[in-house]
Amino acid sequence: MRTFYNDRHALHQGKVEMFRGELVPCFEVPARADYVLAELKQRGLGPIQSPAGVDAAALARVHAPRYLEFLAGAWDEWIALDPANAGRDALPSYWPIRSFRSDVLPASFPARMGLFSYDAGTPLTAGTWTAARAGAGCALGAAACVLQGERAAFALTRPPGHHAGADFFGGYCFLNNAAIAAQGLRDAGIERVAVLDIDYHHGNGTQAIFYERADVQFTSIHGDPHTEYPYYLGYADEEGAGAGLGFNRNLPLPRGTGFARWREALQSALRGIVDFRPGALVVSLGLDTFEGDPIAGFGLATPDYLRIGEDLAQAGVPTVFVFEGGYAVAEVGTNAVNVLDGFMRRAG
Ligand code: OKP
Ligand code: ZN
Repeated sequence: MRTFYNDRHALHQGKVEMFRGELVPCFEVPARADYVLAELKQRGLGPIQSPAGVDAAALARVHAPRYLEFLAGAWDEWIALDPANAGRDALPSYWPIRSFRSDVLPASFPARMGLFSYDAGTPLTAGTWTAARAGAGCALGAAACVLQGERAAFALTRPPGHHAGADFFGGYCFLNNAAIAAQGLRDAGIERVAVLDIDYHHGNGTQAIFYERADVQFTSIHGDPHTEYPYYLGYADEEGAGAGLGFNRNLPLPRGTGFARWREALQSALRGIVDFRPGALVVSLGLDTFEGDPIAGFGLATPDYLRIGEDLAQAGVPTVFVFEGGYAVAEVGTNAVNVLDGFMRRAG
């Protein structure tokens, strides 16, 4: 399997995130991708390349123009507030919750930070825009690879993407790489694209982007939002709206769920995906379902990831894997590559 590796990922390097009234060191660190890259090389999974750039028009197929403009200029605006900000991450402090206006674009940069975000755990840094764009380029590269007839391809990038909506960042995500890949596949002529999100956290951004569409089916297996981030979306009764009714499927599972029950949810998800008869599948590949993950609550073990890869291959659909979460840094490489390896062994 070919990998599209974001060689700019380390330009996005948050220092701190807000957690329980304190600024704590970021969980989403560059070493995560380094471990996956090292494991790919060690196990000889396939060629590794880094795309030269990204087509700005492809980003605008998923994200709002005013959001992309904001991201492009955000770091310079942050520095303009105070030159000392060069040594600090930008974090939002104000949000336009119900009763406030979101149509007005305030002149204030901190006000726009809040307009375009939904949590205080997602630092924007000097290299965030560069890293995120290169990552979207990897997702599009992997999609193009599958369009050319490859059985599967892998976009190895950070920051992750599945929490980012059309016009907001959050959950460590800025550009929705999986959605950009899915839309890229649609624009290349694939009539129906399925997205399967197996990160521990519900892919609220991806769901929202495709919620009213019948051409991109979204399925997610994740920690029950009653107790797990992102809390405000990801419930089982969210089935899509308008033309998209019936094309969104959430399979929330309680904190503490182990592999046997998780795998039953995967089998159920895959039956729904096969019934949709997609021309391509995009997998939001989070590894924070791992028993040792410091911020999540499922109990999957390292060998289970081989089984996941095998199960995914049995759907028989050309597949784009996009790297999302997974914060047990030393194990994330083995777990990620186990999925890809299991997939290729079963796909033959
Ligand atoms: C991103 B992805 C930890 C709190 C959790 C946000 C989690 C974002 C997960 N102190 N904050 O889905 O892996
Ligand atoms: Zn996650």
